Amino acid sequence: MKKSTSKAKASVAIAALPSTEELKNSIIKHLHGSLGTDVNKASPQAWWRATCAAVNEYVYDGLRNTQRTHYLQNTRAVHYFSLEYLMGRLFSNNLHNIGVYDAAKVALAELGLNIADLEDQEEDMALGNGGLGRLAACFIDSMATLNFPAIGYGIHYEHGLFKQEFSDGRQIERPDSWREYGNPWEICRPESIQEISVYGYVETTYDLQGKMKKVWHPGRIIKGVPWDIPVVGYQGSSVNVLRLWESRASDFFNWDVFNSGGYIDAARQNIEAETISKVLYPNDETDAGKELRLIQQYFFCSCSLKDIIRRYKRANGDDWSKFPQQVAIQLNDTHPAVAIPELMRILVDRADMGWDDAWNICQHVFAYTNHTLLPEALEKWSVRLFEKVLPRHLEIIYEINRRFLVEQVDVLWPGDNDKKRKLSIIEESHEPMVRMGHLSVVGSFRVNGVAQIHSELVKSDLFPEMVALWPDKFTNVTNGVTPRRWLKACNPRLAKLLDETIGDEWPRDLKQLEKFAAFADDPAIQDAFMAIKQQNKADLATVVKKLTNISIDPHAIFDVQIKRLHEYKRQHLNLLHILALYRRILQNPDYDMVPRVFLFGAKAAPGYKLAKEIIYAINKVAEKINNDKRVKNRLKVVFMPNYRVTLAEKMIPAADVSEQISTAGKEASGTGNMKLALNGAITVGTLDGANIEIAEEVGPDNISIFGLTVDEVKALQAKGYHSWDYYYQDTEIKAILDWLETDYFTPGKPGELSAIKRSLLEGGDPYLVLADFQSYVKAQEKVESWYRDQSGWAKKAILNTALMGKFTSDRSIEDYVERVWKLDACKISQD
Ligand code: NTF
Repeated sequence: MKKSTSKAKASVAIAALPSTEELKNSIIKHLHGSLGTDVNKASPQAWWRATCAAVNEYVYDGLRNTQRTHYLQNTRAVHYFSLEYLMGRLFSNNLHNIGVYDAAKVALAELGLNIADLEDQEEDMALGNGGLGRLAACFIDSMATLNFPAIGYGIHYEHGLFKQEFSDGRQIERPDSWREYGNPWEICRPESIQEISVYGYVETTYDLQGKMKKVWHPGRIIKGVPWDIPVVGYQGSSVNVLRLWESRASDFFNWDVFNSGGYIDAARQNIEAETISKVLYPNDETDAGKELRLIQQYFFCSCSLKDIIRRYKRANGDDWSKFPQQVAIQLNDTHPAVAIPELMRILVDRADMGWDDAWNICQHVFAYTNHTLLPEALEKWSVRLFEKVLPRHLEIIYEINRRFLVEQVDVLWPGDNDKKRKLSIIEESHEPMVRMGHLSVVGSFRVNGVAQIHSELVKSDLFPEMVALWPDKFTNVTNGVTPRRWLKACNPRLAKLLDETIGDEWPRDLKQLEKFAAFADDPAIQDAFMAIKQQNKADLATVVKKLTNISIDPHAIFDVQIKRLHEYKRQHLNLLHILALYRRILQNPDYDMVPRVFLFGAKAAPGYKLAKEIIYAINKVAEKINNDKRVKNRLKVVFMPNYRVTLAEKMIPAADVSEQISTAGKEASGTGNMKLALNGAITVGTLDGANIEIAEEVGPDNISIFGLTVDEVKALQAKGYHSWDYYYQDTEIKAILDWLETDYFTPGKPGELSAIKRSLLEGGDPYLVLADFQSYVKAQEKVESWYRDQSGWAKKAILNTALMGKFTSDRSIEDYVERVWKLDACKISQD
């Protein structure tokens, strides 16, 4: 095979790409020189590591070129602060983005290896819970692809999101140790270690002029060690960095204890310091409220700010005036909001800046993205805890709040104490709390939601007074997903068909997909498209068999709901529909339906009882249905264990139907909805989050919308919603819920599945499952009737793929650049 590219390409971080032959030689060189093994005895692990090392030669070239160019041009950069990055695997992603996937595949084949087997050697980098963390991963891919100077900052968790197993249908959590044997993509940078402080007390002192000065005497000092993960832009445009901090005991601190004879104490404090980056909190959409979580947040924000300031000073000296010109910091939800008082502390206490100047800088640096309206997810820290962990920061927050209430709130609403109470950063309850959302809005120059409707609700329902104070602060940036991972890499068959019909520019310009719409009626393209879906389904059927031992028919409709398990996402609505179909089959043995396989993937937060009961119920119903001969394969139900990015990459290309069925107003955006539609699945969905925008793009003939709208939900709840009415008035609902209480699905153990019924009736059905049930059933019938016409279905599926161009994360990033960050792209030059 010839060299893929031999000449250096201008304005691309990675210059010369290897030929197949060069790759082969490099892999063997690393097998010998880095792994210390040989071709005749190397394990698949060793081959995988050797290949990563070979690839890294090019990655590091790009990294060097990118960092040098940014330094020489002293570029303005965005710093993405996120407690979560749900990266998945990097092997095939990096190969694709560099542009050597095909060459590597051939090189490995010539060495007698299958690239897919090597891919399977890699553990998922699961440093996130769900949508918020995966969004951060898509965004850093897009920022590198579009040549924006950007750094992702986060925590180098030793244990990512737990692994899920099922034991008799119940979720069991097992620790994830993704880097137990090291991770070939990361580089430790001890030269950039930072030290941060926690606990202690604040002393008020006065200098010779009588000026008051606050001095924080910390109780504990912790070291932050940075690990850099190179982020390779598509076609090697830029190679940015994801910098993740690992906590260690500070040498400085431990020497003290050690010298005074406290060896055991020193060791104990070592362990405590290292606990900070030990494990990712597994809660999605709930506030953990735990001391360690606050310390995690502060730890990574403080390390990252110091890192930013070090870099800024290297280029600009001690003059702070250009700081807001050079630095934008995006807060991914309120999790990193403590960065606001931390920057104030650094400026006021350490750099001796006046309050007004310091505040002016802060307000030009921070921007905040809200990702949820759920009250239980809106972070609040008790003042008591804050005072214990970060006593100086609490004082600073009080001062930010005092000025905000006096200079802003009282000016617009003079003497209005209700307004002050509502807007105060400190909630005055019997246990006073710091409201991190309020702090984020007050301290940022821009606030955005993640889909049009969500951004409207952020303004109208969450922060209406803040909008009155600062109407221009609020904006929208609709989420997106990277088409490199979520189409090109995960669905190579469809990617090839697209390349052949519309050219290969779509991965970096997703609007090009529109050209594919012209083929929606073309019988040859319809056949090709459906054949690809069929092959993807057959592949998934093999995976399902291997993981669950359940046989599924690739000719059935593959109906997929993949997302965290949460009541508002309504996996139990899906379950009720399955039960309705099952019941119809039992009542009418000849019930005519297109065979359907319902596939679920979802983890429940370990402490979320009802979510776990829903998993259990789905597994028990699945067991019964899958083994009931009377069903005659019309129905199958599969709950895939350990749903994660890598499994998503296998399920999404094989989906026919995409379940996006949250209660309207609850799902801020959703991003799985975009990935599924992009791969040609038809959405059954509510008018919620980005579903609304997807419906606008694909048109009403190509999506099956059902259920109450946001306004109807509000109206129903205002007038009083009585789920019992639906139970008594709808015989199907009543029969299904009563069925769940019997021992039909759990022989000998009646009542085992009653949690769902209880929450829907006694619990008041907070997410209006019963109110939307019949409308959902109809939307499903519509989809089924569409599927009976295969050519019509092919057309709809093609149009879904073709009309999803808006939802590339490249577009989201361009929106952030225009509406928030005001960055210039920076073309990278080579050594
Ligand atoms: C999630 N929020 C939302 O629930 C999703 O709708 C959205 O697509 C993603 O964020 C990304 O914006 C969260 O995970 C959190 F943490 F904010 F609750």
